[in-house]
Amino acid sequence: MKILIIANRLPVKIERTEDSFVVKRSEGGLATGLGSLETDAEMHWVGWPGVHVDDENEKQEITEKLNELNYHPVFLSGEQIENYYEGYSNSTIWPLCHYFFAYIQYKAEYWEAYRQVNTLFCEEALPFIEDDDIVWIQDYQLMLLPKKIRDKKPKVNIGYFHHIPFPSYELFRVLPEREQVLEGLLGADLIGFHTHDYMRHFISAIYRVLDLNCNLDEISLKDRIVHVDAFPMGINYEQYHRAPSLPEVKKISKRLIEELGNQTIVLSVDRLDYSKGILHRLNGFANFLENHPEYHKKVSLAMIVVPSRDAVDRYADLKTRIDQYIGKINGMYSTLGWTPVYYFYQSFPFNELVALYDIADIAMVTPLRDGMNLVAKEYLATKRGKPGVLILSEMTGAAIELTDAIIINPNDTQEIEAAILQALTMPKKEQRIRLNNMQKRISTQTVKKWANDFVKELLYISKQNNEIFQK
Ligand code: GDG
Repeated sequence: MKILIIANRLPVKIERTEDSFVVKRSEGGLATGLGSLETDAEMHWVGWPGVHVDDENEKQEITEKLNELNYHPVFLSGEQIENYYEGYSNSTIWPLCHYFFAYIQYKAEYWEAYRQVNTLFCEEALPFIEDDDIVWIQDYQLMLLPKKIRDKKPKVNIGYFHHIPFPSYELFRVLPEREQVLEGLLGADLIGFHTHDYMRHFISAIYRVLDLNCNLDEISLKDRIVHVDAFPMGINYEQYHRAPSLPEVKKISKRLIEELGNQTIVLSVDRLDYSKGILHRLNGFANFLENHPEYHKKVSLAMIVVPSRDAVDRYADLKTRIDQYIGKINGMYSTLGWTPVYYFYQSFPFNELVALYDIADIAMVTPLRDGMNLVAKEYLATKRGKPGVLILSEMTGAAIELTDAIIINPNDTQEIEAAILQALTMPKKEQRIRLNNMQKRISTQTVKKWANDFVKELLYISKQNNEIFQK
């Protein structure tokens, strides 16, 4: 038995040198979680390597290097990246699932490319799949893939995990391809979501769009029963909890504290995305500065925005609006020795990121919608001696678990302002109690547990299906 992970991106970074390529593993949360699976099974990955290559010799060279790591690349053309990835995935499904109704783009060429690329992933993966393997498909870019694989390999164990929200039926129904997308997903034995709410929305869509027989967590098909369950994704808690005591991280934290002096730091970290509520957060912070001059020169917001999808117009526009808004706030309130918003439009190496978590007194995680949000969990895990306060949007999957955070509605900028004040004045003892409660939760509900729970349940369900339907 092998485990085959199929995701839009392989967990690698490929750098072009003068006459060759260097392949580096990039250990994101998903790769770490799957790497810690308690199994002897060989692990393979199928996915786009993240570089655009046309030359066949170059493709061959990259493939050989990746194969050494059990990674199997799916090469995409420029047009496929534009229409499948930036198009259907990020301009149709992403806004749909994050309740940005007016941002959804409906284009025939997007759908065509999405179908084509899902078929391509299937063709590339099939040679590696045997009947007793586990195939675990990740996320919204590959929703047609479970059925495509099932059609060719009826006995194989197929799981699918949806990393973003699944919207309510009333929104999902607007999608012209709603039937094909749901049928695509039903090729899986087990479909996982971060929360029970997303799960409920999905089942309701199945019932209303496909008129299938279902209950709270099962959908009955002619040849199989598809199970649906909630698996809240966690982080590698120990890695984040230990990080602040690493000498390299300590050095960075010390330097940051020296540079920042006695200021209280409010930190925010997100990919550039309209779903993350960055402008609303800035609005809340600007209101706070306006109404609380007593905190001028004492509090700064350190805002990290990691470049993402900037080839999509919406994202480029958002970037301009963030730049302008921060310019306006800093222009209005800065003094020679104080900058209200430190703005970084860049990605930081792990050690610097955890040093920022470590020194931050408050973290503001205020997405308008977010499937889970791992930044909130990472911030909490990093806290050791010195406590910290988390301000968290109720629209994140994480809010269901992190109930000791200051929970806010991100659309209410007055509430954000009040939350900042509450965080700044919260007694240390209360901070510690809330932090302990949340650390207890995230130190047990780790990414390793998430991956193990999913695979265990998938194997159980596939076995049941094979027994009941005598495959
Ligand atoms: C999707 C869903 C769901 C960020 N900046 C830097 C950096 N990061 C890392 C964080 C964190 C990850 O990126 C971001 O994860 P999130 O969960 O916050 O958000 P998405 O990227 O939108 O992820 C989300 C997730 O999938 C998992 O299912 O939670 O809801 O949208 O790990 O640490 N890492 C480094 N430098 C940075 O500057 N090294």
